[in-house]
Amino acid sequence: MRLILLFAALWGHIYCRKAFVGDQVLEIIPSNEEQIQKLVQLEAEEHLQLDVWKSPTTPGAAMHVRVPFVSAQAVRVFLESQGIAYSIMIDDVQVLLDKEKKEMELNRRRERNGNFNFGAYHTLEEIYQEMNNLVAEHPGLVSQVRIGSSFENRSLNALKFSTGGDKPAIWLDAGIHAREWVTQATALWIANKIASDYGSEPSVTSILDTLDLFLLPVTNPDGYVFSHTENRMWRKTRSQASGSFCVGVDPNRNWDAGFGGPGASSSPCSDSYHGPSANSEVEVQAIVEFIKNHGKVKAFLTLHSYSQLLMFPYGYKCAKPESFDELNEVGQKAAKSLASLYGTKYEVGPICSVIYQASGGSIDWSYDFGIKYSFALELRDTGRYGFLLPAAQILPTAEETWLGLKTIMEHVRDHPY
Ligand code: CPM
Ligand code: ZN
Repeated sequence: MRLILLFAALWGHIYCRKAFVGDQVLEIIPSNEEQIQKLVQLEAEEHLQLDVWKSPTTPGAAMHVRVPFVSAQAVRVFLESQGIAYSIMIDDVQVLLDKEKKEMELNRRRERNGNFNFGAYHTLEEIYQEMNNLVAEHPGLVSQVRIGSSFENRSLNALKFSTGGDKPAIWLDAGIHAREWVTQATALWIANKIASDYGSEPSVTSILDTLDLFLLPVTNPDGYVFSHTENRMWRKTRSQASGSFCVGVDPNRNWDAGFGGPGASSSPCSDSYHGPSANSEVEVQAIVEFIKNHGKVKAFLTLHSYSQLLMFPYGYKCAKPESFDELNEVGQKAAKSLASLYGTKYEVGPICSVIYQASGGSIDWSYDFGIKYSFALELRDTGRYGFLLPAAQILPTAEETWLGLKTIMEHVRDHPY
């Protein structure tokens, strides 16, 4: 009997090892430039396998990093020897993941005899099913456009909201980074909200009487599936680089906007690997082709998490865009309406000043392509849970985000160009 238990334990240890048991997420606050340099060096220590959730930028601003259990001691010793202040943000990542998984299973059982629960996280299959339902329930307004397929051959399905004709359009995507689960969930909630509000809510009605809307809830389906089945912390695509064992490209470093410049990595193993060339990722290519072919896209909006930021170009350089004043004004207005619901505070500004210099990002490409209203939102939270935002926060996040987005869309509607 004991022997059997021993074997079972060993088997479990070898084959079913939970990947994040005992991993901590640390909040680290460097107090000067020298400490920032030390943290950058720490980040570069590949053997520590650190997963940087938020990069260090300026003295006093937090860095968030997931530290694998086996590296905890080394990292603590390093930080203490350098006198760098830190605290524990998440004590055991696996505890949150187990909770998340349990909630999903419970919800799945509940949904069997009811409606889709927008306040829960879902698999890709469930999301695609709900998109089909939305189209079936609102055939006069919502249709589906397959804009391409992913590296692993999954459909890239966009929802088209149109009251007829070929109007100028708004583009909205979510989930370009796989692990930012609240974004795919928010996009789907918004799709449902728009479909049910058209014809009764004056603002949505007038927006869609003037503009078409294309909404891509899962921009990176391969990564999303992988984040459910193999590694909850997966961010990139799942493309195979030649000449490396590492998989995936950061699809938000892969656009043809300062490609390969500062704030992207040329190492295929990095989470911010820009890829072998601009548009190497078929997921990026599909959107670029769609936008170019459409020819009348007037706003390009993209959802990320986390940090509560509303950003506009540029990221690949730190120069002000020509439309700075207007974009800043629209951004402030949107942040204000977003905050009006639950008081959630967003910081507004160009990517380079609000977060960091980052090349190859989608909204820099769309802006330089001529789409003036290009914005990226980083949804909740500011770090308590980071990418592991509890499902209980999906609905409030989606509701407030929609208020912000609607304000941007109203501005686009009222400022044709
Ligand atoms: C932050 C996100 C990124 O690094 C910031 C960003 C947005 C950069 C738009 C450039 C353009 O891709 S995060 N990875 N979503 C937390
Ligand atoms: Zn992101």
